[in-house]
Amino acid sequence: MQNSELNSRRRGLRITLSSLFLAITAFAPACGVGGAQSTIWRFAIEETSGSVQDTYAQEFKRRIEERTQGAVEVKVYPYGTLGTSDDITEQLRMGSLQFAMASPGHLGKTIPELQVFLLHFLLPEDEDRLRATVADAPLRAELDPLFAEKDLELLTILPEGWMVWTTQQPIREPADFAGVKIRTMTSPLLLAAYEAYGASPQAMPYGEVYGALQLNMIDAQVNPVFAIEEMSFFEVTSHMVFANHAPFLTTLVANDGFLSDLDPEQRTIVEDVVQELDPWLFDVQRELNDERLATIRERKPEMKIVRLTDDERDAFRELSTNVRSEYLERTGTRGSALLETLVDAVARSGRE
Ligand code: 6CS
Repeated sequence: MQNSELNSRRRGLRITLSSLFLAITAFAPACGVGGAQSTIWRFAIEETSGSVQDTYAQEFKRRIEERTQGAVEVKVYPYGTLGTSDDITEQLRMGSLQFAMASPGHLGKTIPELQVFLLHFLLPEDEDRLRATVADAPLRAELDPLFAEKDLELLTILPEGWMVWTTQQPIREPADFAGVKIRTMTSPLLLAAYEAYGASPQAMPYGEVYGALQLNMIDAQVNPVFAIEEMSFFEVTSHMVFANHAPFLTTLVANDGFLSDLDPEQRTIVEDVVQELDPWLFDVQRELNDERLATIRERKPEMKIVRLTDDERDAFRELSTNVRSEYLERTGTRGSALLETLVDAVARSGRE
């Protein structure tokens, strides 16, 4: 049997087993305060313990459990326990999970229009404007039906820091990307984004990146600073290149059947907690990214930090505009309407 076929069978078996486990235990009550039974809400994240998503999920758990006074227990499943990002999304859609983090970098395969958030040089660098853009009401209203079609409900959009290229050589102009095998998340538009710069992008799951860098199967990857530290990508690359081309965004999603069946009091608790955690998480991710950069500098003083100038960024910006056409070709009128709304949201964020 071919290796790829074997791997795909193993992966199928792993998803089936973890889904089976979740399905069997989904409605199992747990013991709450004073011995009363509590309902379990399962929340899967795409990152490991100590990450931005984990910090969010732990605080979500703390607030939900406190406000439901023992009626609900939130179980957090870190990356790796239930499979890849795609596996998690599938389990959420099936209803064996109630909540999950799903970033457009992977979820864009299921909801192609969501790849609008992967376009480079589109979202504002200014923190307040970025916050306002992702919370923009017309934008959220346009996203809701796209999620609903896939049995999902979008609860919020969370920025986790700006994407940084880690490479084996400095990248200052698109020509430096020639022949560079850079790993991207699995949404297809990301391949187009790096092909436009002349690189040789390869999509792969998060959990395979460190090994692929170590074995020289790829030369580079792209992620926010906290992830570069936490997943040890800095150990197997020599340069960190800050182009500020795009922030890493994730979406907090729920199974829509679960949310609509929720009793109104518990639904209000969920909505309140989500709303409160938006500004909280923004500060958390900034601090985590700053701290982790200091850790990388300390643990690897020889790591070269490259910050592109505005002129250098312009060369990438120019090439990235072709990728917008590719996005429009792939997503048609719905994608075009969403891009227009996002561009308007960015403009509105500058007027507030
Ligand atoms: O690169 C990835 O695939 C992942 N990066 C982050 C920072 N979070 C989750 C995502 O799957």
